[in-house]
Amino acid sequence: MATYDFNHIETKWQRYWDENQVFELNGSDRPQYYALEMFPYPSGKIHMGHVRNYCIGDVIARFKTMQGYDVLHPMGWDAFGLPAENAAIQHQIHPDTWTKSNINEMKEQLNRLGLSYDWSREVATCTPDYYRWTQWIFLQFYHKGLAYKKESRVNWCPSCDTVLANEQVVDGQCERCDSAVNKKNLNQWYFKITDYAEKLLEDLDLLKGWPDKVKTMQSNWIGKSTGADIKFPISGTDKVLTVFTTRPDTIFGATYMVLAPEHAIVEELVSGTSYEKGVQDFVHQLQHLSDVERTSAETEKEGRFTGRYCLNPFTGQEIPIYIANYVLADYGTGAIMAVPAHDQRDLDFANKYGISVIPVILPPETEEPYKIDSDAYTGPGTMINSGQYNGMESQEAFDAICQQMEQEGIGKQTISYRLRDWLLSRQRYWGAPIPVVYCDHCGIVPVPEKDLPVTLPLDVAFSGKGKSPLTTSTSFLKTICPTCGEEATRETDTMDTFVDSSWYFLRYTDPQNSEKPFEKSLANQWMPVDQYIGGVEHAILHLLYSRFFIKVMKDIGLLDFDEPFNNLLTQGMVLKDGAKMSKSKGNVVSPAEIIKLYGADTARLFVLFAAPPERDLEWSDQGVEGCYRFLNRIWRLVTEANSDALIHLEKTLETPEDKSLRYKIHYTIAKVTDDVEQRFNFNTAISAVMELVNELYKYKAQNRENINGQLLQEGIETMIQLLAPFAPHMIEELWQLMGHRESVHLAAWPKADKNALVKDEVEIVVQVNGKVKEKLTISSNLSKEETEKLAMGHDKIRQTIEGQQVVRVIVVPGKLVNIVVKP
Ligand code: ANZ
Ligand code: ZN
Repeated sequence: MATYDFNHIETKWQRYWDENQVFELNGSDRPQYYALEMFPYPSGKIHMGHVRNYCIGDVIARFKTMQGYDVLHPMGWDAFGLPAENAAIQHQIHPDTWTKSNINEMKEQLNRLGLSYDWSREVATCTPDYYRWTQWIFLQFYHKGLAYKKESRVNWCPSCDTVLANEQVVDGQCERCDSAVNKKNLNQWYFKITDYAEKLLEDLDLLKGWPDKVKTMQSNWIGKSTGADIKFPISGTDKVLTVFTTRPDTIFGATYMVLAPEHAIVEELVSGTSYEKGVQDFVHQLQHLSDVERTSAETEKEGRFTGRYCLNPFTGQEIPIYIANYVLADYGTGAIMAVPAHDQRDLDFANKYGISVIPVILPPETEEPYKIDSDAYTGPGTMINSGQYNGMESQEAFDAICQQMEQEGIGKQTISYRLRDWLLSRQRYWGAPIPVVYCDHCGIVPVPEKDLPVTLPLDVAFSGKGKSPLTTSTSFLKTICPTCGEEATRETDTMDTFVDSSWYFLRYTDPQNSEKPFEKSLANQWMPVDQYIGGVEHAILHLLYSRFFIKVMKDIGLLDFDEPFNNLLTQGMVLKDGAKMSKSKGNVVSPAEIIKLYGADTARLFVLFAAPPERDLEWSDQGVEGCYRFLNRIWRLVTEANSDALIHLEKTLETPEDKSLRYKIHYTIAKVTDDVEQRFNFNTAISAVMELVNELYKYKAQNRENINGQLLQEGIETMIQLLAPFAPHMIEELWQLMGHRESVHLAAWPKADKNALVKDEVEIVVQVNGKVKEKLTISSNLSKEETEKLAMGHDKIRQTIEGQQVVRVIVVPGKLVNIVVKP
């Protein structure tokens, strides 16, 4: 009997699967299933996080195939982005060369894991035949008015030399390089995702197969709030200041106003006054701070008086207008009415600058006089100090005050979203060029679809400083206006890589199409993705952007569904010594090393067995060892049984051992199927198979006359089929060893026989006054009365209760008999 030579076995079957195109779709009439893992950035090396992500997806894909589905399980590369450009600057390698060689390396590593991808559908977002369609999609958005250009103050990373979306600024720092982010005025391209804010929020309800925490994160990101826009006349002028508030019910407590320092009207208000200099200096001071730094709860609230006043339209009082760090220009109207009694930021500010604090909401169970010191009251309550509204509940006053405002033309109810438009311009080379040209006569002219792709030129300089590399290519820069034929220049910004990844899952359905990004009928047929699997770090941006793309594409008529991903699984992190594996922590375990030592099947089994997919997984060398031993144990069981012809023994008589093994086999089928299908609980599924293996060993250890060879074979075959998605190479080898010709991965998933699951005997517990006295094995179809009689008649029980009075007997059929006695 040969030992378990994983190297030989794994190479052999990987080659076989590839040569026989086992995982390619072949257009059968079976039901369809789309299993998708988030495609990686081709950094060059796969890490344990990738291994975990892709093994989870692979089990699902193989399981569904065995269940009779035609499974689409593709893989590709999110291949544009900064690291390639940095490599170009550091090592003078062209980003294209660097990226392609990384892709080759990573593909080899993925294949070494035995993942069941249909590589005939591979996409890489950096190839002209992919980004041509990214550009085409951009043009469709442009024609719909959903891609536009505007001048704005943007987050600028001085080290990456590029603009960052708000989402890419974390605690005031660049998400990628951790440098402090500043602000800069630039003319930039945006996608109008805000037009879809309500739809993106509403449709979260359709996503029954998404984790609640991801839906909550999306909902918070969209950040809908209901409130009112209210106009405050500026004293001594004919101008009004419009504020956005979520608390119109507190308007009688508004004791000052605040403008964002960048608000357009500020200059006009202070120009030529003694306040001008103070305000200008303050604006200057703030310029270097990010929005996050300005508004963080720890940042001290600071501001300057503008010398001007507004009229509170409800109280008729004049209230001072300030500028302050904590009010942002691009949220609401960039101006607020400040109510220090009921907003902590306002209260901190008012206390600092000696502004009056007037409570207008009395908390429940509180008596007047009511005073606020350093803690604002933000809850509901009874109206006070609010004229005709006194005594009303604040929620009612909210509506009543809005009504009065609308009648008098002072304001109106509004809805506001925290979501901003998607800034997609990047001043970088390695991305899809934005397909427009600038003409002195015609302005912005979109590149005609027939001229796509606008390809990346090769004659560029990568200096890492100053302008985008594309501006250094004359061949690229100079062009002819498609409208008037005069000289024109190309847009040199490229697109945010999130644009590429917002539609790649559609391209997989029709990867070679050279007429359009994808055929509508194919997209409709395969999409939405049945199961999407990836890291929770993509819970907001990538998923929100992809949802937005699908909604726009539906409105344009490119497809007929509302959401891209029906079910979402966000896998946990891979930890070592309690911390996330990362280069900086020096706690990385290399997948290649593990595969070399133990083989891919062991590596797969470990990451699937060590924790349920959503949970974090703690790396353990002993755990890996254990999985390796388990595979060896299976190897021995199957090869031995096979070689000594045990499984050919015939026997007709059915012993209790046979019955109990048959029960275990079918119980395991039911358990594994349920664990994988309903909950992706691969860990408990694998332990169920381990138990079955123990039972099979036990059964085999009996003397030969007692062994039912056919039953043993059924047990062994079932066991290996159940393990096929987890340890695909070894199982394939054993499957063939047992005489099968077709790949185990195309064989039908075993079905539990209901009859075998009916147990004839059950073990019941007999208690006296709640204490366990005896365990009895009885026939499972005994009635309550019969069970009671049997228990009461048992020797040991009779002795225990002798001389005592039986008060009550409680029988739970199939489980327990409790006899209550007193002396
Ligand atoms: C008066 C008021 C009274 C407010 C009160 C709150 C409590 P959300 O819920 O996040 O949408 N606000 C409005 N525009 C702002 C801006 N550009 N920068 C900073 N703060 C701004 O927050 C809406 C509330 O945040 C608004 O309601 C406003 O303060 C403030 F007892 O108005 B409120
Ligand atoms: Zn022109």
